[in-house]
Amino acid sequence: MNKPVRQTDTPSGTVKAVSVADYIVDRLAAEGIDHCFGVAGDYVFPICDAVDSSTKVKWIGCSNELNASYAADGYARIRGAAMLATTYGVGELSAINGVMGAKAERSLVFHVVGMPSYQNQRVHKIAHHTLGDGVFGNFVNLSACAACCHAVINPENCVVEMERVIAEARRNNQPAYIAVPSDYALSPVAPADVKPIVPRSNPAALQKAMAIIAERIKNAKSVVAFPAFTIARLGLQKEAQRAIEALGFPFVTTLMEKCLIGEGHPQFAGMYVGATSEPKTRQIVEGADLILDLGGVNLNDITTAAYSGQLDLSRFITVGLDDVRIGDQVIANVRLEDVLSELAKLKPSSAPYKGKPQGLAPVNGSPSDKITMAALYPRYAAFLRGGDTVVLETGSSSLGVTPTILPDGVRVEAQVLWGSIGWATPAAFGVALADPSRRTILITGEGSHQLTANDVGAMGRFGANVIVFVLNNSGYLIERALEENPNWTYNDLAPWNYAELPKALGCVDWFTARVTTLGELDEAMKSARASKTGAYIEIIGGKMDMPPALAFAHGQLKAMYGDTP
Ligand SMILES: Cc1ncc(C[n+]2csc(CCOP(=O)(O)OP(=O)(O)O)c2C)c(N)n1
Ligand SMILES: [Mg+2]
Repeated sequence: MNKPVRQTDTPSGTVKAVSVADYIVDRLAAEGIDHCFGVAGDYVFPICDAVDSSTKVKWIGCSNELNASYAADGYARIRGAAMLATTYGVGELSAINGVMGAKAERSLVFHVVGMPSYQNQRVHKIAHHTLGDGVFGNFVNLSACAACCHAVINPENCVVEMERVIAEARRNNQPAYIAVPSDYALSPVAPADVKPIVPRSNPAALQKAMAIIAERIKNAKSVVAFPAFTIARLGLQKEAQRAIEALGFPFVTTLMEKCLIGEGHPQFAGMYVGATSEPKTRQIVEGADLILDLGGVNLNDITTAAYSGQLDLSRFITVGLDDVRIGDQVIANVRLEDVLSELAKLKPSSAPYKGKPQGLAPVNGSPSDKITMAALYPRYAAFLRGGDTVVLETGSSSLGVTPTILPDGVRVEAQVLWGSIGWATPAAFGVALADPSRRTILITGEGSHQLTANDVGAMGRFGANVIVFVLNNSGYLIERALEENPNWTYNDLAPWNYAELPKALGCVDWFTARVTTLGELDEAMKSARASKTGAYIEIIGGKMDMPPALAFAHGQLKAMYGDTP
């Protein structure tokens, strides 16, 4: 909650007004944020200083701004919001991919950028980190595009603008961009009597939406619930589960909601991936009279396996973060959390759906065998346990893990829609800092890892005890599989000694291993689990050995991309 702007007592007894920078940091801390990811720079020094001297927010220096933005995204997915601080131009532009990804995947990152001073802007000084043209608005619009709202802060507008952007970012659960000229950052904030704006449903709109939803449910012969990834972003997993249990309908997930509600839940009817779904799951979804979309599922080419399957959008009721859509009718000002709690009050019209929970796949292979994908993915499922948060990288690994049933209590984070490789390594770092009570497991391919591996050093430095699995299959396997010619040189990589990275990057006492056989992998998994610090396992896989979902795609290239004209 916001606090009134106050005067601070200094040790000398004089009274000092709160600076803009201190106010911003304090106000973001009140949003539940206690870490700030970023890279320092002179224009952003006042913000860095405010964080470093804050008792509430800790500075988490990353190797570069792209990593910092991914880490902030990971943190925000767990905590509900994150803070990212970068410097003008060079810093903020490096962060844009990650912040834009957070926008696409609805993760709330407050991106605070230090700008050149107002005084220098006013007289159009030629300054570093600019195009040398005396123009200072060149980058604001670029960074603002990666956010759902933005503000250029000055001492007079600071209190009001912070409330506006916080409320708007919360309403959409997307990033906010906050730019602060460096001299203004040090100026005293002008007090303003503003209360935090908490997004709430309009009671009449909520009632109207619920009446329509209840009527549609009553008249439907079959209903399936689709809890969307936004439920996890807003921390509403329990509320969604309560609603689904009260209604008794089967529920399915897409790749973006893997393990959102435990896969052992009796109402779980499988993962919907278009025509590649299990036939029973496909029938439940595509044959349903009513599809209750809770949060706005994202039916993109990945989640629908290249738009395969047949989903009739007219049978959807979509409960968005802030509205309900039934066909062409939109009821605005209705919050997802309120619809979930109203749904939980409805009575089921028939006995709850009871699916046959699928067990974990059996672990196979002998200790001396080379590590195949057929043996690797069941081993991940056997290794994972409730209380683990798995961060999955785009690539063959995510196509191997997502179809594998995982134990209840495992949480999965992946960037399925934006799909920017390199995301998972820093995101795992952010996830681990956001909730040290859970064990964070990173599963990545080595090609993706090469983009952002330097922040394994930050994991060691800040005591983020991640267990890292790096699949080393001599290149970009997913790309080899999606092309007629698997041997284009652009899918090859510099052959790093991955298992040596933690040591080189300063991780003290980490367990590390490079494994080529199943026996070595099993031993390494045991040691990693027992490790009190981080752990890093490089798994040597075959250059063209792919999980079944990727092998399937490999056999469907013409269907996926069309024949050559
Ligand atoms: C930033 C970015 N650059 C390029 C791509 C294209 N891309 C998608 S997957 C991939 C290769 C992943 O290789 P690796 O991490 O080694 O996983 P593998 O499939 O080999 O297991 C590439 C280059 C992307 N998605 N994002
Ligand atoms: Mg690879």
